[in-house]
Formats: sequence, C-alpha cells, structure tokens
Amino acid sequence: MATRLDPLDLYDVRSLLTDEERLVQDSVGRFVDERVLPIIGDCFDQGRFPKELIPEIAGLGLLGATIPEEYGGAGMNGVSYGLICQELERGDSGLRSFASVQSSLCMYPIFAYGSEEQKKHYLPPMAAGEVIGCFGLTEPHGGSDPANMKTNAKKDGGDWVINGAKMWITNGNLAHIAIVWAQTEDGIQGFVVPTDTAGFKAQEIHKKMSLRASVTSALFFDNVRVPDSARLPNVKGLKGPLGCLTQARYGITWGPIGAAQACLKEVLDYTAQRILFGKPLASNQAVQLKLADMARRITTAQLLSLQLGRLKDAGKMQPTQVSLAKWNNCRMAIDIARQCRDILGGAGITTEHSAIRHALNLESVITYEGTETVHELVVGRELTGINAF
Ligand code: TGC
Ligand code: FAD
Repeated sequence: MATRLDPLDLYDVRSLLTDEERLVQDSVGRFVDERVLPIIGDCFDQGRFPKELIPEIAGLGLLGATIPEEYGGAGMNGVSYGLICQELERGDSGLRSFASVQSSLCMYPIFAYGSEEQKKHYLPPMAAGEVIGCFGLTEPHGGSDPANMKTNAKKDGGDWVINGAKMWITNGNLAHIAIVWAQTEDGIQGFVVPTDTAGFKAQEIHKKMSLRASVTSALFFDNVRVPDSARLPNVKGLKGPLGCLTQARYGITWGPIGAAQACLKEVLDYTAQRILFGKPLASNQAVQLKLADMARRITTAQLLSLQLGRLKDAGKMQPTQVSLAKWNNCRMAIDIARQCRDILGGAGITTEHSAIRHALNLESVITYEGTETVHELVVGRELTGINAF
C-alpha cells in the first residue's frame, strides 16, 4: 500500500514551500502547540486576550513580518506571512486577529503611507510588541460602506481636530496608537493618534459570543487634537484604508485554513475512538463522506492561498482575487467547524474541544474585513463590470 497521505495536507502543499517558508511554519506551529493550545480554551471561556504572549509573538518576528528589517520588521515574503496567519489561527482566530491588525492594518499603513519620521519612530517598537496599534475604519452606522464615514478631521492652524466614533475595533483597549480614518476637506485621510491624547476614549465591547480571546472596542473622538505630523502624508481617499484591507484580507485567506485543520484533526482522532453501534464512528459511510468533503475543501483553500501568495510576492495580486479567496476560505472553515461540532455530539458544545470555539470565532472572521456578501459582490462586479453595491 502507498504511504498514507497527511490528512491535513492531502496534496503535499508543504512541498511547494521553500525551506525558509517551512522553517517559519514550523517555528510558529511549535509556539502554537506549546504556548497557545494549553491556555486558549480557558482564555476564550474567560473572555481574555492572552497578552502575556505578546513578547514571544514579537520575538518570533510575527509582528510586521513583511516589513523590511531596517524598520524592525522580519523582511519575510507574503507566503511566510500567510503561513504565520494559518498557524496562529490553528490556535485561535483572536491571536491571528491581533497579529493581522498590528501587521497589516497598523504597521503597513505607516510603512506604505507614512513619512520617514513616522516609519522610524513607530515601526521598530511596533515590531517589538512595545507599541500596539488598532485600526479605526468601521463606524456604528454601517461598516460595509466606509465611504460614508462621519468621523471627520478639521484643520485648525497647524493641527487637526478629530470628532466621531468607530465601532468593533480589534485591540482598541490594548492599543497605544490608533490608525484613524477620517473625512477631511480633501477626502478620507489617515492619522496616527496616540491613545492617551485628550478627548480619545476606548470602551471595551462585552457580551461577545465570538472572538472572546480578543479585545474589541468602540472608539470615541471628542475634539481630539493632533499635529499635522500625525497625518499619513502619502495617501488620500478610500484607497488608503482599502489598500490596508487588501493586505489583511490576504492574511485572512490563510488563517481559516488553520482553524479548519484544527477541527478536522480533532474529529479524526475522536471518530477513530468513539464506538457507537459496536464500531468506530469513523467507519460509517456518512461520517467518512463528511470527513472527505472537509479534506477536499481544505485542500482547495490551501492551493488558493498559496497561489494568491505567489501572485502577491510577484507583485501581481489583485483585490478581486483576494476577495474570492477570503470568501471561499472563510466559508470553507465555518462550514467545517460547524460540522465538526456536530460530529462531536454533546462533547462538541464545550471548549474542552476546539470546534465550537473555532465555529464561533469564524462568525466574526466571515463578517469582518468585508462580509461574505461584500466579497461576493466584488467578484460579481469584476465578472459583469456592473457595480451592484
Ligand atoms: P471603489 O470605488 O471600488 O474604490 C475606491 C478606491 O479604492 C481602490 N480600491 C482598492 N485599493 C486597494 N485595495 C482594495 N481592495 C481596493 N478596492 C478598491 C479603488 O481602485 C479606488 O481607487 P481610486 O484611485 O480610483 O480612488 O470603492 P467602493 O466604494 O466601490 O468599495 C465598495 C466596497 C464595498 C468594496 C468597499 O467599501 C469595502 O470593501 N467595504 C467593506 C469594508 C470593510 O471590509 N471593512 C473592514 C474594516 S477593518 C476590519 O474589519 C478589521 S478586522 C481585523 C481583525 O481583527 O483581524
Ligand atoms: P453592515 O455593513 O451593517 O452589514 C449588515 C449586513 O448587510 C451584512 O450581512 C452585509 O453583508 C449586508 N450587506 C451590506 N451591504 C450589502 C449590499 N450592498 N447588498 C446586500 N447585502 C449587504 N472594523 C475596523 O475598522 N477595525 C477593526 O479592527 C475591526 N475589528 C472587528 C472585530 C470584530 C470581532 C468584528 C465583529 C468586526 C470588526 N470590525 C472592525 C468591523 C467589521 O469590519 C464590520 O463588522 C464589517 O465590515 C461589517 O460592517 P457592519 O458590522 O456595520 O455590518
């Protein structure tokens, strides 16, 4: 009989990685196995982000992984960043969220749109995990349509005065700085706002049933005054924040693969041992059909993200391609997590097993960074040339 395939990597996608990419995956994977998995169920139960892990996450080079070394980043390629997201989300979507926001939504705009002074001042301590960021785009009246934001920044002498509110902001109450997108006379602009500035308030959102091991906040700006040096000088318009979202969404295409792999591994172990009607649950055709379907969908997602990563590293990745993969891979993972929860029976309803935690987390992942519908409509627009928003 041929050697058995790796059930979590049926197409040996790992063989398509470089040695360096495999090394990155292995080191993050070890960190997740040793440091995250033993505590994350309790963190989720307690509604606690494990911030004690930040120094280790930073030490592994996972914050600003693709930012050049001269600014404190790890100078990795896009595929390595994707693998980081995949392994972190194998642990928990909340950890991947933390790294996505810090890297793609906060360090990236400073790197891509910031002044040299801003890059030198902020990026090295952010890579070290000493300065944590949050990204304020969504507003309470409707996140899918950020062009309609009400938060505004008005010029006053050499300063800007920001008023408004942001909603559902990851890391909001952890952050030392907020990247705030506001309407100005010249269109939407971004500002780096230290969270100890007078008039800034972050209020943590409680009662979440999803991403419980992550900090989510509302932000309020009451005449927050910042100097012009806080403005990101090199971008104006919606393409500023959307450019950041493209980076983060790319990473999010990889993350849910890890969550789905964690769920599949768990039910493979469980169904092999669970004896019902005198035989292992895994020996039932109905169960095998479900497991096979999970492997099919994980494999498809792996190949999609890897090709997307290769396009990214070749400078050819298009936002529509990111939308298709974000939609496909989030849908794949949430369906798998829910089905795994079902296969675990009653045992599937507590955080002793990971499926329900992943399923609940993925309710956020499929919503944030553009809902499933938004990404479907982006693809529809590409195919038809008609804007349906
Ligand atoms: P549209 O008119 O198409 O474009 C405006 C300008 O932006 C450019 N552009 C992009 N640039 C980079 N990346 C993209 N993905 C881009 N999409 C568009 C475009 O070329 C144009 O540039 P220019 O030079 O011509 O001005 O914009 P639209 O109004 O049609 O967009 C509609 C829509 C619905 C696609 C967009 O508004 C959208 O994506 N809405 C969803 C909003 C969203 O995803 N919010 C996420 C908030 S952050 C978050 O959720 C973080 S969770 C993180 C975590 O915890 O992990
Ligand atoms: P809405 O935009 O009100 O959408 C409601 C429903 O309408 C959805 O089902 C949507 O698909 C549908 N819909 C919208 N438009 C259309 C249309 N044209 N046709 C058909 N249906 C449509 N935002 C940030 O800025 N920074 C963050 O760090 C951040 N972190 C988040 C963390 C969590 C845990 C969550 C849950 C959200 C976070 N968000 C963040 C916000 C997130 O991006 C928004 O929730 C998301 O963009 C959707 O916006 P909304 O919640 O206002 O829903």
